Amino acid sequence: MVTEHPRTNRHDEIETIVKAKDGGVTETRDEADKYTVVGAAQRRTFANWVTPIEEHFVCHRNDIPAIESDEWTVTLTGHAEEDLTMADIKTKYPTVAVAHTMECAGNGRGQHRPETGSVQWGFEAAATAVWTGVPISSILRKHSIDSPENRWLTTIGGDPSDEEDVFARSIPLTKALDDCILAYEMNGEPLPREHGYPVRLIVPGWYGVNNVKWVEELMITDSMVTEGSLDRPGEHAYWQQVAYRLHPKGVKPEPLENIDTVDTWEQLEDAVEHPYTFDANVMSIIGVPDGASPVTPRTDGTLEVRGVAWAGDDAIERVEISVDGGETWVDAELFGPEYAGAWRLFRYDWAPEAGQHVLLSRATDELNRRQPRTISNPDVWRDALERDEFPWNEGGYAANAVEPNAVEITVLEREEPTPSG
Ligand SMILES: Nc1nc2c(c(=O)[nH]1)N[C@H]1C(S)=C(S)[C@@H](COP(=O)(O)O)O[C@H]1N2
Ligand SMILES: [Mo]
Repeated sequence: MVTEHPRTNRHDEIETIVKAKDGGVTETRDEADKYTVVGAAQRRTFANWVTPIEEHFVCHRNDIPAIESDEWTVTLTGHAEEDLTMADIKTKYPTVAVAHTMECAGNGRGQHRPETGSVQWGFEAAATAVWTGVPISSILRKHSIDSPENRWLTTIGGDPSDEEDVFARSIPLTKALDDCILAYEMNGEPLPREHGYPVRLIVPGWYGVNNVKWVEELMITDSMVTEGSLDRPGEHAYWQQVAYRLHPKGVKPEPLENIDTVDTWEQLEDAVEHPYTFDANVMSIIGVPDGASPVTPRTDGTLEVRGVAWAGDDAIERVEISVDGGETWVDAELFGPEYAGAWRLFRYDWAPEAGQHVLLSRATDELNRRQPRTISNPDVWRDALERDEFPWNEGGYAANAVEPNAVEITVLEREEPTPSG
């Protein structure tokens, strides 16, 4: 793979993606020429269950590899050996479709004060799509791999790297066998190049980084990927052990081979000193009203507040709405499709007074974990959650605070029709 002018390529690439994203694009960033990111969602995107491809954010580190689907193989290594062609993947195994809410672990990074480095996402790096492909379990069962104890699936991307690091991510084999798929379609269309063509891993409900695009190798291992654990050149463990872990300022997380608790929130509570970003933390976003322009209540005087809430592997139990900037809270109604790993819709019929209002949403998951009010100061770490704050962390990962996602709206007076007769 030759990329002679990585920067030029990166800018061309962003332009091409942006063209396909047709008007929904709110921002593109290319900080330090490291990431291609397109945040295609506007707040209104979060009023609907399925996100159209044009509104689904894009995030990756290297240039998109130019892959010929006919020649592409996914190699199975570790405790099993097989070269899977795309034809094998599409015809030899069962086909399933799964709904998955993908959130970049860096979503909400721009809400950290002081600022952390890298892409300053607001809330636009979250989306739900229906992904079609083959269950990892059916591939591995053919190789008699069905005992997941203390094993990991390490997935390696085929993207060329300018710094010789391999894009490798490990997830526990229990999760891989439970509901993960190798996907080749997104919302019923062939996988777009920027989303991983011809095939990517989908890890329902887990942060974006685990969902490796352009998959070239699936490796069954006895530990997470660590430096030197792969049989290839370059840096192996940057994306697993260094980046995408939560830690206070100036701390270098210790690489670990195994952990007992993978749930991100449980790690954060105290199970793992410097948590890995695995399943998504409980989170919600109001989609409408979106604050873009003043709104007028319906004829009955009410206004619908609608949005989405998700909690990774865990179900959403409750969503509360505040229409007064967090002073008082009322329960919203949960409705619509209910799929593990995908967000849930919520709504609330509100009878507003004319004027300015600050709207907030606050979700609680089935394990009774609730979105914290705000993001802490950098000098607070473990204690943050007890103070109803999310711990400020140097990478700006996994933030799910309520107040930074507030929407300010102006409600207009309803003009009553003049009585006649
Ligand atoms: N091979 C590869 N896979 C990757 C990445 C990458 O840089 N290389 N980026 C990850 C990150 S950080 C995110 S948030 C998701 C984004 O997926 P999307 O672009 O389809 O939304 O892809 C993940 N998969
Ligand atoms: Mo990401």
